[in-house]
Amino acid sequence: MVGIAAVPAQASVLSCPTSNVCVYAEANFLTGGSYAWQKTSGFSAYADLAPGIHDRASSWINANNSQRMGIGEWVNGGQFIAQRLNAGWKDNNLSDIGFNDRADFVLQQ
Ligand SMILES: [Ca+2]
Repeated sequence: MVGIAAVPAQASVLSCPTSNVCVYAEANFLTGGSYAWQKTSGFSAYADLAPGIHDRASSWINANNSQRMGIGEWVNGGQFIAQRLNAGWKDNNLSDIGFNDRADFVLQQ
């Protein structure tokens, strides 16, 4: 049997494929151990974050080639966009803008 080196869950960093938006449960693009990483096509106008990552997002990447994306949450029935990232940009810590563990969705901008 060929052994595969175990990687500590805390250290797992998943790269973001081109044309996707990726949202991570921990800062610095870490998944946080359990599966809490969501990628969604940037060409979706709107994507709800799945239960595993909903209200847990701490960092995110817009790996689209040209599409600007926003991350936000629902407030009193309206969309609050906490941050917008141009294509190819990322934010390694949503705490810096007071938006840690709050995101409900990503959408085109
Ligand atoms: Ca929220």
